Amino acid sequence: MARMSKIRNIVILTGAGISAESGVDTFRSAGGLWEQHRVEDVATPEGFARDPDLVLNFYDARRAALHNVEPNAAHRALGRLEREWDGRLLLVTQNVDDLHERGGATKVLHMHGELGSALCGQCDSRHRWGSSLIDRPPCPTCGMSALRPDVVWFGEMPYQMDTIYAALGQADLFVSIGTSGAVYPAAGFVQEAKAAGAATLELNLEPSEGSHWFDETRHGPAGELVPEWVQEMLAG
Ligand code: BV8
Repeated sequence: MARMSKIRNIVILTGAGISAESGVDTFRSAGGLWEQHRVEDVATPEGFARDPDLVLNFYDARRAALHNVEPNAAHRALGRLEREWDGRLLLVTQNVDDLHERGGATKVLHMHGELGSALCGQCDSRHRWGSSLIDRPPCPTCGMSALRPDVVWFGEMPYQMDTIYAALGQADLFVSIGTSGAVYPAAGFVQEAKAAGAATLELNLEPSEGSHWFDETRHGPAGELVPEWVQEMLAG
């Protein structure tokens, strides 16, 4: 790993693996979300057009389940890093859960959206949303019953890609935590960071599809690896 002293700008990417120890289903694991539902049916605009009830129920259930889970040591450690790191830090997550924020992080970029937000398909307004959408509640702005989960489905453009690419271009260190590296453009960030001269570190339960791109990989549960790594960074 590049000498700590030289590291100022950090970009962190997290995936479902960081929330696994909190009891949030991952996608590709045995019994994971993609075993329970066909991606095409629940996470594409075409699936939503074909069977909106199936999709709204899928996300209503995941939104309601957030009340039964708590942030874990990995989420809390990243909250601490945000508070105590005196360089630049961008925390990008593919997760639609709110455990990073409940773990103390205040500046989280949800590139694939959030369960806690509803998007109006009519007027494009966004609204913090804690309840269900299956009963087609009216949009608080335009009144139309056109609200959908504010998540990025396959084939849709992820959020704030310019902000992410700009930070990757300035990064001294890129760290990937709890992601299989199977979904793009997120899976390509390690190459973007390397091209900008950043050091790269993977913290994951097992080797991901992109492990070979990383300078260093540490394999184990995020709840152990992340607090250890944060302590190293802050100990300098
Ligand atoms: C787009 C929101 C145009 C909804 C999600 C290039 C090549 C090939 C295909 C493509 C390509 N470019 C685009 C595509 C198409 C597609 C894609 O990537 N398809 C794949 C399947 C091949 N991408 C898109 O459609 C994207 N849009 O490309 O728009 C564009 C192009 C360029 C630039 C801009 C725009 C949109 C994709 C977003 C879809 N929405 N989520 C919802 O959540 O329901 S994706 C969803 O699945 C997640 O957000 C996440 O991204 C992905 C799941 O991956 P992970 O989070 O990594 O979870 P997974 O279960 O797979 O792995 C968990 C890992 O954790 C494992 O490695 C495991 O070992 C580890 N783990 C488990 N427990 C622990 C642990 N690690 C540590 N500790 C533990 N305890």
